[in-house]
This record gives sequence, structure tokens and C-alpha cells, in this order.
Amino acid sequence: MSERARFVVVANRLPVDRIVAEDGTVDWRTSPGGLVTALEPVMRKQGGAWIGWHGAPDEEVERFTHDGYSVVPIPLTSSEFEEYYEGFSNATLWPLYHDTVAFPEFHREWWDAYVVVNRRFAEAAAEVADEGATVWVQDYQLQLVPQMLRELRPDLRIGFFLHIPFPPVELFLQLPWRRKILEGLLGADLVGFQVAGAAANFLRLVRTRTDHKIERDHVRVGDRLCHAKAYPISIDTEGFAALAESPEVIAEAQALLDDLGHPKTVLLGVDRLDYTKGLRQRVRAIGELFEEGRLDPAEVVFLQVATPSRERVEEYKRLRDDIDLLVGRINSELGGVGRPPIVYRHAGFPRATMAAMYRIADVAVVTPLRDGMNLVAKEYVACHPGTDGALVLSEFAGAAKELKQAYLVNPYDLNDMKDVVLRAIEDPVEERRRRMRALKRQVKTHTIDAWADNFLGDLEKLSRR
Ligand code: GDG
Repeated sequence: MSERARFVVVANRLPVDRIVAEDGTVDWRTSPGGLVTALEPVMRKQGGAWIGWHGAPDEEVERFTHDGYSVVPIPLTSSEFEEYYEGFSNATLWPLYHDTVAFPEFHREWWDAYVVVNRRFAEAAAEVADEGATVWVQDYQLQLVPQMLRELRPDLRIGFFLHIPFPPVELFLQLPWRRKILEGLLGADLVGFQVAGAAANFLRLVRTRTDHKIERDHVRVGDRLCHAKAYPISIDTEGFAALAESPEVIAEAQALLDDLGHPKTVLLGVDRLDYTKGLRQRVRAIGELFEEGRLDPAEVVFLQVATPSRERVEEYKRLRDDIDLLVGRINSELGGVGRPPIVYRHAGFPRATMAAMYRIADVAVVTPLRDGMNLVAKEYVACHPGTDGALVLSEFAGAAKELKQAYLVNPYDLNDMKDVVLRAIEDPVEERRRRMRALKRQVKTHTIDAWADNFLGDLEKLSRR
């Protein structure tokens, strides 16, 4: 058997993407992401393994070493991909956990696939983890893994982090398999959430729906404790700031401004194309501001990037069509023959281009209907040079709990959103600076490294036996 690891991350996807060259040779490239950046040092120090799906259905890929840690690919069949991932994870749990902003679908065969795949991940972790090792399970796709793994390997220290919201009791109770999911999570020594309210929702459910005893922030599960606490995730603040200051990004920002015709004001939205991100409402609100003449298309441009996501799931197809239609209508009615008021791109971009967009945006408009955290808000604050920018942020993003000096909005209230966007543009420079300074302080002092250290530090402390 191959070497066992002292630190194991279990996530739906691997942190590497497979690159196939023209001659057919296969290589793996680290996919850019905060989680990988934060966990790599821990992996290096302790000897780590990352367990996850490699992205190609019906294919088996051997375990290999990448950048000094072990990569353990888990196979999924096409039908598992459809039922466990697109189905139960993204058409049942995702809408349910985001306050049912879209209707969750409940199908028994999707649940069955979810159980089968969770078991496969748990078995892989049980095989890879060294005696007494720490295993950190990530996110909503794998909520049964903590308990399954605990049964296989009671010696392990098990943490779980939920990246998305944990819903209020009344919504969670719709789930036919609610009890099994709660028990799944309770297999962990520490369950981390983005915000305190989510941990409270979880504890309230455990209190009302199980026989386990609760004391403050922990649950007694047989002879052990399961703790539930908030660990707001963050970004590699210094890394983003340095990227945004690099000569390449500064040049790209200049080229972007040239392309846009040097407008007086750039409004920016960056999101995965997802119905939780509030794109319909945002485009309508800003569209109305243009239509009513409160924003002048000659002076203001709204740049919206929507990265393709979950393209085979019905609700996402509908959203894509809606946004195309909405943007098309606004632009055709308002634009002159030059640049349209809304510049909309349905595409992914390199990180450097994202940083260039953050640089040139006078106002970032981040208005999800519900979001676990929202990293785009933090990335904007880290990347925008000086203190002249402004962040419009939804009250329904976890980030609003920390970024209190943002221009906070209720994205369900279009008039409020319109007024707040205007205020963010027109407020006296001193007011904008005061807010931006406070936001910068927050993201500088709360980084992704601190997040991982806090979680793993607590996991070690709380699970000491
Ligand atoms: C989940 C939770 C929570 C986007 N487009 C491109 C691109 N991105 C990057 C952004 C940012 C990330 O993707 C998106 O993160 P968010 O936090 O905004 O949203 P989710 O994807 O929904 O993430 C969320 C997060 O997990 C972490 O816990 O905050 O609440 O839903 O980093 O920059 N990156 C590149 N090109 C793009 O086109 N390179």
C-alpha cells in the first residue's frame, strides 16, 4: 500500500486540472483557488493527501504526487455525476441551502447516488489516513462522510467545513433525508460554518430533531463531542494585492479602459452564472437607472462577467437565457452606436484579468440573494488600488457580517439597490475613502491562512482525547 498521510483533505474536486497536450501526454496543473493556496503549506509540513474527483466521468486515474503532496482521484460514473453531483448536490441541496431561491427537487434515486458516492470518498479517506491523522472534509456534496469515516476509523480527528449557507430550521426540514444528513455531520469533531447564524441553525436542528444533548456550542454524540462554530473564509489578500500591482495587470487594466472608451465610472459585477448571485435583480436595477436617466450611458459602463457554471442543470440554462435577453433588451433600447451601457461577458477569465477588472472598477456591485461568504467582495477590496473604490454588498452574503462599511443593500428591493448604487457613485470622496479604508483593514487582517490556522488549531484542541 502507498504511504499514509498525517493530513487529508476530502473535497468533491481535486485541486488540480488535467491538461492533455497535443501529443496526448497528460499533465496536471494546480487550479487557482484560495483553499489550495491555504492548505498547501499544511500539506507540505505534515505530508498530505487530497482526495477528490478528477473531473472525467467513467475514468479511473491512479494516485500520484503533485507539488509535494499526494493526489487521490476518486472515480465517478456518468450516472453518478448526474445523480450525485448535478442532481442531489446542485438541484436539491444547493437551492434548499440558499433559502429556496429556486425550487429544490427531491428524487430518491439522487439520494441513493449521494450515499454511494459519499461512502466511496469515506472509504478512500479511511485507506489514505495514517493512525490518528487529521481529515478535513469540505462542503455540501460530502455531508455524510464524517459519520461514515468515523465508523471506519474512530482513531481519526475529523473536521468538516460548509462553504455555503446552512438553512433555517423550517427550510431544512423539507429534506426527506434530514435526519441522515444531521447524523452525517455529527460524525465530525468540529463542524465549521461561514457565519454564526448557520452554526446556530445547525445546533437548533440537532436540539429539536435528535436525542443528542447540547451544551453551548457542542453536541454530545455518544462518548465524544461535536463542536459547531463559525470560521468566515477569506482570501490570499497579499497575493491578490501583489497581483493587482504587477506591471502586467496594470497594463491590462489600461487596455481594458481603452476598450471601454475611458468611461467616467465603471460598475463591475463578477459571478459564477448562478441564480443565487442575484444577477436578474442587479441587471434590472442598473438597467432602470440607465433608462430613467439617473445614470448616463455616455459616462457610466456596467461591466458584468458571468462565468459559465453547471451548464447542464435546467435552472442554470433558464438563467443564462434570461440574462442574455435582459441585457440585450436594455442595450438595444439605450445604447448609441458605440459601446453599450452594459458590457456583458459569459466567459471565464485568467486571474490576472480579474485583478485588472477589480483595479478599474469604481464600484463593485456584489448583490447575491444568498451567499455563504462571497470572495469576489473581498478580492475587490484587496485588489482595488488606493481607497477610491466602493463596494455595494448584499446583506444576504456572509461577507456582509465582516465588511460592515460596505454600501449594504437588500437585493430583493430594487429601489433600495438603485439608490444605494447611486450613493456609492456620488458620495463625497471622504466618505467613500473612510469606508474603503475600513474594508481594507478587515481583509488585510483576516486572511485565508488565518482561516485555515484557526479551524485546524481548534480542531486539534477540541478533539484532544
Ligand atoms: C462558494 C460559496 C464562498 C469567478 N469567475 C472567475 C473566477 N472566479 C473566482 C472568483 C472567486 C471565486 O471564483 C468565486 O467565489 P465566490 O465566493 O464568489 O462564490 P462560489 O463559487 O459560489 O463559492 C461562497 C466560497 O465557496 C468559498 O467558501 O465564498 O459563498 O458559494 O475567487 O475570483 N476566477 C477566474 N476566472 C473567472 O472567470 N480566474
